[in-house]
Amino acid sequence: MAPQLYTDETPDEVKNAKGLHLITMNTPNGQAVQIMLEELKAAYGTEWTTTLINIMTNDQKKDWFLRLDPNGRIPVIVDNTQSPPFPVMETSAEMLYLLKAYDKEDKFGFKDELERNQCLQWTFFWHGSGAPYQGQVNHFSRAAPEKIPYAIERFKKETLRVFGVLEIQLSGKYGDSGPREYLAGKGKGKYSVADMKTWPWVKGWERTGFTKEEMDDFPNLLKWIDAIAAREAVQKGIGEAYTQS
Ligand SMILES: N[C@@H](CCC(=O)N[C@@H](CS)C(=O)NCC(=O)O)C(=O)O
Repeated sequence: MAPQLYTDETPDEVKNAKGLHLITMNTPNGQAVQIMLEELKAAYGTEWTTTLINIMTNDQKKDWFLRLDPNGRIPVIVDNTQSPPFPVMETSAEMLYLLKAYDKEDKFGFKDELERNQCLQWTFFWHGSGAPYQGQVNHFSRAAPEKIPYAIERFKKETLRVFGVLEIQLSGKYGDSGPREYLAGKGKGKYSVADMKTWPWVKGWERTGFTKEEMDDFPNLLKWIDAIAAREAVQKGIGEAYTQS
């Protein structure tokens, strides 16, 4: 017998969802997928429903959630238009799933294979080399019961290093088209999944504990943060609709 995706414990709004359903919380990882959905809505009228959970109460470790995402972390999407419904875990995989299924004109991706690959490079870079380190700075400086200066310093240093990698790319230092506007794409680049994945983390530099002086080393990164913040869909993707009362 096929394992059941939904059980009696699954919240009604999750198991009764008919189309695309997002389970999230308004954290940087949640925001990456929230922004992508809001961009798709603005561009194509894409529709979905949302369940907000509170990771502080460990809903994401319950059996009903683990059936959708064995990793027990938000965000997760379930595509109920597939039979059986298809769950997707891991922000970047979710965004690439949405790109393929809903971005028919490649507005947030690329038709050209090399540009498409460049978009994957920067998406994976942040997924594997950015988010985990900045997340550890947040953990060791705010959540850890004991303040361990070595851990805080180690992860701060690595996060600043990866900010420097983004700065190299955005500055166009090793390219021939001058400073870039976005991480992936020819010339000055094009706003894509790579930016949506990275921005929700990097924009929180102050909250992570970096100073203005430290960020002065990354002028192109700061410009990029502001340019993306100015997008209406981005503000919606981090806004009220995702804030728990
Ligand atoms: N690699 C995962 C990371 C997801 C993740 O760490 N989510 C955090 C919130 S930003 C979470 O659910 N934390 C709760 C927990 O660890 O139990 C992804 O990209 O989706």
